[in-house]
Amino acid sequence: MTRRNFVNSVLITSVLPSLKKIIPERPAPKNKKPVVVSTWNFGMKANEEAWKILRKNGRALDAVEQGVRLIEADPENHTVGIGGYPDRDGHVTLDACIMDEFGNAGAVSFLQDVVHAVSVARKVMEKTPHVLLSGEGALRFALDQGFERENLLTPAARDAWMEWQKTAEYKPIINIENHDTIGMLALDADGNLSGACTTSGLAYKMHGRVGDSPIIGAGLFVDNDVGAATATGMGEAVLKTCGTFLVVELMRQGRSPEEACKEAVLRIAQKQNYKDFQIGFLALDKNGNAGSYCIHPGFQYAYQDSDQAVLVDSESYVREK
Ligand code: SD4
Repeated sequence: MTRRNFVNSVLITSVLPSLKKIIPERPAPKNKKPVVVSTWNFGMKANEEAWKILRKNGRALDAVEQGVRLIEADPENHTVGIGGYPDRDGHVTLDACIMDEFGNAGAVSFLQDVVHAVSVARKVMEKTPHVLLSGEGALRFALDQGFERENLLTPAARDAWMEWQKTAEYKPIINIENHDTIGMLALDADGNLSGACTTSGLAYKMHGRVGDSPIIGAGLFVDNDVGAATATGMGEAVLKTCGTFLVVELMRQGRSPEEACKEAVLRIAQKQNYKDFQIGFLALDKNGNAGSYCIHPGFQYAYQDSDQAVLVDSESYVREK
């Protein structure tokens, strides 16, 4: 994180009244652990949840799962879990994945009727020989594992979908400003990294569309020897560049988290028409250094360690709105 990021950091008190301690002008701590980072401003409360585990020297894997579950359970949020905007046929379909310090991974895509997609993904990782279960099979597996079936389409999301149907213009919107997929990365007291990513995907997407978020190496990648990365934004662009795998490989070659995220953004921006979509990459290295980069101004990430909890404005490829 640069000094400028910190100067721009939004005081947590405006987001989370319970946490008062803010040191926005202090340089980013180096070699810090434990530490947790996550995408967008809802990451502040997700980090706080993850921190309950990390501060007791808990495992990063448990921290990231519990952290993002908080957002999945929030019906007010329209991009993750219950309350997510549906696809164009009115179905809320979830994508999620999780990855641990051993390189194990689990994921679900096109999952319906179960709130905690990230926990189903963890079960896929731990209880099956597979990495990714999708659709009806993922649902059946979740129910077999004891997850409850629930209607994820809230009245508010249903109303928004009905409104959208008046024009039904097929132009999946990526929110450039705020509130989107949650990707979370944590380094625990033992120095182990894990990550999780969960989303309801693009609002009013084609039925069956799956984005980058459940795809290992696209929406999330963790290599415990090097670092971890997660992505938010237009999944198709991230998929086509194996975005988070690229970020981690660049860190392996010596780039800082921010430099690695920037290079991954450049690969997209230089080859694709980025004007109408946002991409944000967030990375955490093995030493607890965090960094991010995005295409358009507006992407923020939440950072928490033992000293501070801050929301950081990401550097962007496009400088002005
Ligand atoms: C997707 N990457 O489904 C997700 C959506 C997202 O910011 O992150 N939006 O493509």
